[in-house]
Amino acid sequence: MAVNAERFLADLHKLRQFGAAGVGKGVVRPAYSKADIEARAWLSDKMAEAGLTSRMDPVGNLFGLAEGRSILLGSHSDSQPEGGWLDGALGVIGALEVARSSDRPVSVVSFQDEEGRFGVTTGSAIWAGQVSLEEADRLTDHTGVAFGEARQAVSHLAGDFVDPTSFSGFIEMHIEQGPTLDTAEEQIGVVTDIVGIRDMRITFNGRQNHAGTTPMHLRRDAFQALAAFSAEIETRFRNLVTPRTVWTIGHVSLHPNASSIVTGRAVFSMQWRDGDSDRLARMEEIIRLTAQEIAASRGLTVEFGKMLGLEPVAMDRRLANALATSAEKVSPGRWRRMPSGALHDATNVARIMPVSMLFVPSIGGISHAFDEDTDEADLVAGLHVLEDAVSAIG
Ligand code: HGY
Ligand code: MN
Ligand code: MN
Ligand code: MN
Repeated sequence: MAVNAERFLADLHKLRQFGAAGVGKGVVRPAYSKADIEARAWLSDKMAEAGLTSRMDPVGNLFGLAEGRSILLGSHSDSQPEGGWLDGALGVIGALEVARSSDRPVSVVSFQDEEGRFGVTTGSAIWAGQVSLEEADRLTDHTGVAFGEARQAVSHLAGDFVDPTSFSGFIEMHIEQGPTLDTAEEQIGVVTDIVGIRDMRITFNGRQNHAGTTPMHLRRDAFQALAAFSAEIETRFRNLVTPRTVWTIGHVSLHPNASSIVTGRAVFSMQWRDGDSDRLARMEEIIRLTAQEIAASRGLTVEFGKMLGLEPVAMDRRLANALATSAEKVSPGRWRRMPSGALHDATNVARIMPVSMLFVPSIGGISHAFDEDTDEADLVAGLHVLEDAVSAIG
């Protein structure tokens, strides 16, 4: 039986209804939110309808298991605090459709907290043994809620962890989330490798004071330290980085965050990514040194939180070649091999079994935004490549 493109698109739109928000097709479905848990319940029913045994593990990773040894397909169904409808969802619904129609044993997974409310690709990192459950339970989100507390929201649905040795490999279909395929008017990316990442919370502690009476030279302003830090690392990174290197201060919390008060404390996220672990380490040195120098010169103190990270990882050659063969069949001359600058569950799973990924284009290269989208023809092309590769791999 061949995949049914209409059913696949209809299910993608149904999943979007859980947490539908914002303009266009945006979703708000962060890990363990009501929308996320309801979406997982719906997915669990879909898995059962497809003849799979659905099982949620203690952290909320949801599996639809085929009998015996199978290939695992999937991605994640949680979203960023402001996310698009395809990030993660495409790989999960594509997996479901291939499982429904393939004559090979295919299992499906939706990993939990890929979007890192509590860190980086939390659910798959735990499943693949990259982080222990005890360690993960101590991670906190930006509001101070602990992972161990948040995951209680699914404790009534949860069974044991699924044994990874029953899977022969993992394939994750995903949107590219960048401009390469869209610009080149190509349909499929076969991923060669995934970047490494480091993520750390940094705090500048200054002196909260009156904004009218405190002379500029006496201030110990935590916001000004953060602003100086942001500008200074850009300068210091200049001779080190490549076009693939990126860094982001994406979350900032100022205390007490009022117009007439000199900021006493600035807490912010510092994240950096690159394909080379040595460069990531050099960047860490620069980040720590710069923050310490800026704090010292302005009479502040600086604290560094626990650094989370994942190493760069290469995709499995045999699986990637199978995807490349299928891509050439489905979209002759309109595909390429390419690296991934986004993180994926595939990074963790690659530590324990052969893994590969395929991308479809993101219109305008937009993702982690409500207006993320992909042409239907490209979504369907991705589905066909996944189907064809699964049947070729066996
Ligand atoms: O941030 C990432 O790369 C992923 O989408 N969580
Ligand atoms: Mn994703
Ligand atoms: Mn994402
Ligand atoms: Mn006053």
